[in-house]
Amino acid sequence: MLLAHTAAMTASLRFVQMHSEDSAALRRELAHGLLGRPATVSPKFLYDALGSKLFDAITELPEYYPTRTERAIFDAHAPAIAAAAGRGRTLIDLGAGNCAKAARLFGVLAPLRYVAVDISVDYLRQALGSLQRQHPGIEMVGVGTDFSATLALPPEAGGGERLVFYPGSSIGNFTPQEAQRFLQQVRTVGGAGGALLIGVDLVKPKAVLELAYDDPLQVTAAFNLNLLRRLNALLGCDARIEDFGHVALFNEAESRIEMHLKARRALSLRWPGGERHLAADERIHTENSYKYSVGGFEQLLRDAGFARTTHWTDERGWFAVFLAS
Ligand code: AVI
Repeated sequence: MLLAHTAAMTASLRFVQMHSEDSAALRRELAHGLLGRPATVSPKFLYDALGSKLFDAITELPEYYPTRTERAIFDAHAPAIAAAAGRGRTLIDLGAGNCAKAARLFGVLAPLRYVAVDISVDYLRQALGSLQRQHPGIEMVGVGTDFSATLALPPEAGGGERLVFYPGSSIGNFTPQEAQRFLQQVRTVGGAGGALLIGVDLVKPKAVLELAYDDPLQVTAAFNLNLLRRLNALLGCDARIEDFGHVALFNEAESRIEMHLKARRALSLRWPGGERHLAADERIHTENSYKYSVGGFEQLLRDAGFARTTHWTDERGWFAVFLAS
């Protein structure tokens, strides 16, 4: 998996790209998913340049409550969270993106080192460049790696007491089994004395959930349909966006929002070396977003080996921030 490993240094800002995309492997993964019953496409393909912008737009929607609810929890409880998490640690930000969520906590957490991790260092360069100018006292490292597969950090991430930061309820996009495995890896990466600060979306009325994932402005629909452009670009597929509709539903038995792309008519998707027929109304499953109870997530943390947990929530009990060590 370690195909390239490059480090460049400017003052105390460094970048490490741990792997480069293997396009043949991505094509195999996409074809395998499309040929499955039901057809699936991994949600990791949602985030190309346009998909990431559409996701940013989703976080601005009045119906998409998670981002602003999590922010309100951090704003309301920052001193208590910092007191429990400890100041002066190495802050490891998983899925850092524009680094804004972690940067809001720099004042209270006072990290000695900030390690921003995302799929590609190219996403991190601009944000870390300006953050470094604003916080010259904090050593910063940008790491490019697909941590959804395996979480491992390069030596440049440094030692010291580590606080792993995983906000936004991205943990919900793993199945509970995958989430447990991922949390075990977080524990390993955190090391002795390490801690995890994580945002988790909670179960709430179905109507609220479904509106958050099927907004009237259809931004989430565009985010989901953009996957068809990815299929065409990466696999050489012939999908037509107008042939599909966006479906988001809350599966109560599994406690998860599911996103699907539904064929508006019987059609075949063709790509070099493969073909998948879809009946009218047949769906491609594109994302799960699991919603937890506080007790259910505490249990998941315990099962992953975390002994101590604390959490903070909003007044409605819609979202929770957990600290686990
Ligand atoms: C990134 N992740 C936590 C989002 C979620 O809510 O599951 C992705 C998303 N999918 C549709 N809207 C937002």
